[in-house]
Amino acid sequence: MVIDSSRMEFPIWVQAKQQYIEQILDQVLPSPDIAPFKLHNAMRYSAMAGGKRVRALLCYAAAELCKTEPKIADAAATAVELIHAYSLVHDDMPCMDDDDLRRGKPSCHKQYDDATALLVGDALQTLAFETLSQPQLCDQPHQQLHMLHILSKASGSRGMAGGQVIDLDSVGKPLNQIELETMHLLKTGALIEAALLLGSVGASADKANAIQKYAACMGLAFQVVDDILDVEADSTTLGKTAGKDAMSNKPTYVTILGLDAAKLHAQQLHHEAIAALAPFGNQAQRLVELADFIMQRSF
Ligand code: GRG
Repeated sequence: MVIDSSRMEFPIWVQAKQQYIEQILDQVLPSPDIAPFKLHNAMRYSAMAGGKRVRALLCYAAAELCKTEPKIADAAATAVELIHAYSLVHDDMPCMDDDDLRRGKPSCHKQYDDATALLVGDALQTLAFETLSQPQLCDQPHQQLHMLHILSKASGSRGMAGGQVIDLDSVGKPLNQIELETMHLLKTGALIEAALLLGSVGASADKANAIQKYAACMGLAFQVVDDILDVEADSTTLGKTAGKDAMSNKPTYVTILGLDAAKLHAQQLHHEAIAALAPFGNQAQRLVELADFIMQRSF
């Protein structure tokens, strides 16, 4: 029997999709019993069992809205979560943010070693593209190429990696709000946008446009909330080191705007994101619920 997940209550839907993406990752990641054992174990250590799977949830919500084929949505959600996992592994390394804790566990280079963490990131990234480029995935080759283009651009120097380099260079510098926004649109926003665009691949131009507006607002809102949590939450709840931004002398929405104005800014972005979904009416309810989920998250 095929279950229509679009009719589920939101918390049930989130749990079902989170469990489902764990299962798919389990199938896609090479078995820990296959050589090279250390690399395969470390890839699983970093990509599985942990994480809210927000990017996969956004991808699935967009796919439900745009009636994207399930196998395409699965490949897209998996690829985006693999890219995200790779970025966290590299971000935690001593040459970048140098963090010992991730998803409540020792970060990959702490559990293994620096060389393994570097290779885990590389291998997770290539596995993402292997997943999205499977020859049998799409009937329409141009659509599959379009998807590969979306993910490549979002991950590279005009997306996440570009944002990361601005982030590393900005330590101790007094960025203004526009510079901070540019950095986060690339570092955090690009992959969130890719998740939504991949989920809605094949949608008409006006639908894709509305989803892109929602994505841009929620990508930034996600980061503003992250900056607020870094100040207000503790390490156990976050599963990563709290207060890291201040410790590293990094510009954040909280340091630039102040805590109250940062909260207000997050609410404005949330409001704009919901407004962008107006053309869909009630059909975009899942994306509305996900926007609320991102705003209310505690880790
Ligand atoms: C190494 C190329 C490269 C890029 C790294 C995304 C990123 C760039 C670094 C992550 C550092 C960080 C904490 C960014 C803030 C926003 C963010 C991406 C938080 C982590 O994402 P969540 O909360 O994590 O979705 P989970 O663990 O739930 O998947």
